[in-house]
Amino acid sequence: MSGKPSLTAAIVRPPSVSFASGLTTVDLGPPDLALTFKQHAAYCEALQKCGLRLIRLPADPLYPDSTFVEDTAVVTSRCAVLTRPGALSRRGEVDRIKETFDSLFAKVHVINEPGTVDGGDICEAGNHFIIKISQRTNEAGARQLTAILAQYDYTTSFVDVREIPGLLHLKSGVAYLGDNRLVLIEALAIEKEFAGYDLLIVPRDEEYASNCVRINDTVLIAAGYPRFEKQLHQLGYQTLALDMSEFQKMDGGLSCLSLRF
Ligand code: CIR
Repeated sequence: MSGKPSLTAAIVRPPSVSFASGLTTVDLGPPDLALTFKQHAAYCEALQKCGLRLIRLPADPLYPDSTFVEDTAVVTSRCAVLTRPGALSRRGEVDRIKETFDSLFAKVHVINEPGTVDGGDICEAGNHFIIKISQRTNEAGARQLTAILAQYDYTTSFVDVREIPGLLHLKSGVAYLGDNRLVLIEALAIEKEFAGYDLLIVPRDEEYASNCVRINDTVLIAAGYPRFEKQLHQLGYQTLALDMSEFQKMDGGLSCLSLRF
């Protein structure tokens, strides 16, 4: 398994005491805070086990969703872009991460009004980026991001699948594993933007597991999805399963909890 460039670092922000007042569309009950902290700590440990150096931001109770750092930026091996999240309650999160970005990257691009982009809607697949036009990411934002990425020889394509229920972000149903392989929920398999990839379709009753993350030689997956895990093993991937129950209650998944580069 060699298709992904090696990742060396990740930005993470622990959940805060206000975590339960974040946005959610699911009805799984309120998160248990103590368990949330524990699951986040296990997540950080897993990233380190995969060889990543962690850049730890402080918990930020002003922004209940701020542990989902992925939405505030798009970071690639060639460039860094701060986004402009589509949800008003999350927009200020970008200011709270800006200083860290300025210290890490020589040049930091931004998405400007009227554009909105949530990092969770952006799926990097080699030199190409698939962008979901969603309730959070609008066309103006997608076009701005396309222009920035083009400066670094990346291409983009847009997919508008707002009609699929329960798919908050693109990466709620898609993950790129490298080697031209995309993990996908079945409802997305008919979209032409995904033709040309080797598709690994997640079993219908395990769709939450589609939000998995390849980090170097390991694929991080949510615990409790044995059929998907078996599919990955059959393809030769090594997996590390993490309990994500409390983040799932707030519409979050594995990719949302870090910015990896
Ligand atoms: C939100 O609705 O924005 C958060 N509660 C969940 C964000 C999950 N992020 C992601 O999928 N990238």
